[in-house]
Amino acid sequence: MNLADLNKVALAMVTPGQGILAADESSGTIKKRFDAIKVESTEDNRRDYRELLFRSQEAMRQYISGVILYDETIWQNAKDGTPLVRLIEQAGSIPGIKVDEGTQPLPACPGELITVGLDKLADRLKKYYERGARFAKWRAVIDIGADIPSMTAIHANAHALARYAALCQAAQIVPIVEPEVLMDGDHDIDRCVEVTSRVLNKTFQELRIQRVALEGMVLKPNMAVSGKKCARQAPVAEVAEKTVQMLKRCVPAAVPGIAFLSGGQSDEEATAHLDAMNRLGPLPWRLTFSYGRALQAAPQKAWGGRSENVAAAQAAFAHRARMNALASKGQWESGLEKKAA
Ligand code: 5MM
Repeated sequence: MNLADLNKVALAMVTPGQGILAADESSGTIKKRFDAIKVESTEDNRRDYRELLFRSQEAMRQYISGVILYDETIWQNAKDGTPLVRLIEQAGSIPGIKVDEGTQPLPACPGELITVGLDKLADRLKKYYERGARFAKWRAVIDIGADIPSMTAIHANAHALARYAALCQAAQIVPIVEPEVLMDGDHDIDRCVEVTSRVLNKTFQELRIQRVALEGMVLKPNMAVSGKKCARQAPVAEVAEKTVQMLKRCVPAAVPGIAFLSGGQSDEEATAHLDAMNRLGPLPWRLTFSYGRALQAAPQKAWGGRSENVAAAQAAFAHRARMNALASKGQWESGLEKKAA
């Protein structure tokens, strides 16, 4: 492992004024997204949609440091035969790959999940590196309920995340470590902080045990937010303060950057939260975005599967990317949203 090079890539992924596009929807998830805009989820439509995003020059060149791809996409070519990975590289952005293989029920833990995909991961990483991937992503899913999460689920998922991260670094690939505590449910923000802190602490303990170099990774956590069904929704300032305090307590300063998931927040909420956190600096690590839905909902709606809407979809993508890029520097203003509308 060349740690200096891993660190260089990790820092580039969290360049101030840039962030990561999570375009790694698995087949089931992209079908759900396409159903919502009444587009059939065929291989060609998935290719056309992703090509539209990666050819969006303003967004990709200025605001997107890296793109997380799904296995199908990393091997796909654009309509003119150019590999989609090359489009990303040509825009000066870094290609990355989701390498987990989804979740399965965790035995003896009703309602809880374990992320799978470690078998043969070393072989797969080698092929992805040859294709151009310089970082990877693995997502663990932790749900909050009356009697969950169990320590078993937190431990098993942290162990898998650390195994994955160690394998990535051995293959000269920067691991994005994503332990996601879901925001479904009626819990309040303090319960989210309590559970997320336990998850982060266990994750970093496992990363240490498995000798993962913190300088060569990026953390992708959830923010501290109220559950979607909680009667009291914490305001932006409280989300920012509690998230930053929680991260300061749990995330070592050797980690170069933290790139949040949006997790079901509205587009503007996800931007406002990131912006408010960056205004609380100086911080020990760079804070940016690695959004899926909060970057793609607008372009998907604008596109609707029609080639005549490609320019409008690219403009919608560029707008959200620019808003989040400003938030990554604490320079976003809500007035900018209205102006664009
Ligand atoms: C884009 O969605 C990703 C893939 O999800 P599935 O494996 O369930 O298809 C997801 O992992 C994503 O990278 C992150 O959760 C961030 O996405 P959001 O939409 O939460 O910002």
